[in-house]
Amino acid sequence: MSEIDLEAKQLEIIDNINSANNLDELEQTRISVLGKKGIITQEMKSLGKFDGDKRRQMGQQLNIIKSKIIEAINEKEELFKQQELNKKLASETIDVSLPARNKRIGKLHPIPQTVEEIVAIFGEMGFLVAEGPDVEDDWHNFQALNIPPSHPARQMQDTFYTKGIDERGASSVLRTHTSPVQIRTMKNEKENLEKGKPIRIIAPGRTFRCDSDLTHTPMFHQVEGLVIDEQVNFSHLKGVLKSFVEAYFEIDDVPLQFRPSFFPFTEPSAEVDIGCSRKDGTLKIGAGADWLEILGCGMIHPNVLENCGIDSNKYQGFAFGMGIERIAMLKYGINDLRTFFDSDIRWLEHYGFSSFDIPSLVRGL
Ligand code: 2NM
Repeated sequence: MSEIDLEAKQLEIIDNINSANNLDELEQTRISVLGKKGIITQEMKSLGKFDGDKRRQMGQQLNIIKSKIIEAINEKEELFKQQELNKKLASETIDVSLPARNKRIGKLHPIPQTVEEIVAIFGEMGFLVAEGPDVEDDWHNFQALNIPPSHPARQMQDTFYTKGIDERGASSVLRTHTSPVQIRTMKNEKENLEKGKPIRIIAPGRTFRCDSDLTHTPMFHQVEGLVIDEQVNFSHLKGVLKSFVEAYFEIDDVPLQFRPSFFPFTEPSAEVDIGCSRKDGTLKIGAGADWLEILGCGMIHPNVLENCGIDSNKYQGFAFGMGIERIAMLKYGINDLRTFFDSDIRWLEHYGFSSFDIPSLVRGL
């Protein structure tokens, strides 16, 4: 080929390269130009037929053409690769607005689910949630609650004592109920109470007793409630508890029975039963001839109010307490208390709740 022909050939090849539609076509062009039998390779081989200056000049021109062709191929190849990548990226975009996959996230344990339900119900009635430490001192857990040193609830077999000693020289304990949270709240809210702001709180949380059998676990959960104001009486307590039980069990009109009882921290005290039927061994809550105990309550003992610096001649209050495991078992048909703490993933799969369903009275519990 002459120099003129080579010039034309180069333009034609570059044109071919640029009009390739994909990597395959580009590779075909590359082989036909630079492969063993390719045009440029052949031309290189035939340089021998020229002599001297001519050979050198043709050689140089061929080398220049060759590198221009390689450059064009590389550029085109880069373009195809970029296009391919863009296509791949476009096909792999993630829509972050899609809902998450429930299954992979696991389930909410019945205890926090029940706590959330209780919080939603009392929240609607104007109660705030209060919290306190799991490790308490003797005063908050017992003395302030009018529990004398000789009281059976204090005995070694019921209370977990720690090695720590408080400022009064008494051993610290793992709280045996959430009542110390109510004591702390009364002490802290006393000034606000005197400014006319009533106390309305619930205290859900862990509690500990040295007891373990079919119906007792050393750690369990309680929720206690407390209302203090001027002119609070037992009928307010009954109304609040009736509203709670009806909302929690989702029953319109529930029969309640208040049985006289005794707690050191309330006077009068009562245990509350809910109407039920036990036909053929199946428990039905909300109606029937039988009664089922679900909580304890009473009017706060004047000694407890005075221990917290609240004038018992001016203020009254009521309190109540219930076991969370117990009311969760009743609502969700769980029949063995100890399964709550087995960490069995199949149990959780069966009895657990979607982490996305937040209980509310409007949307449902
Ligand atoms: C119960 C039953 C009756 C109660 C009393 C108090 C406090 F601190 F205000 F005195 N907190 N919780 C109480 C009263 C708890 O649980 C069965």
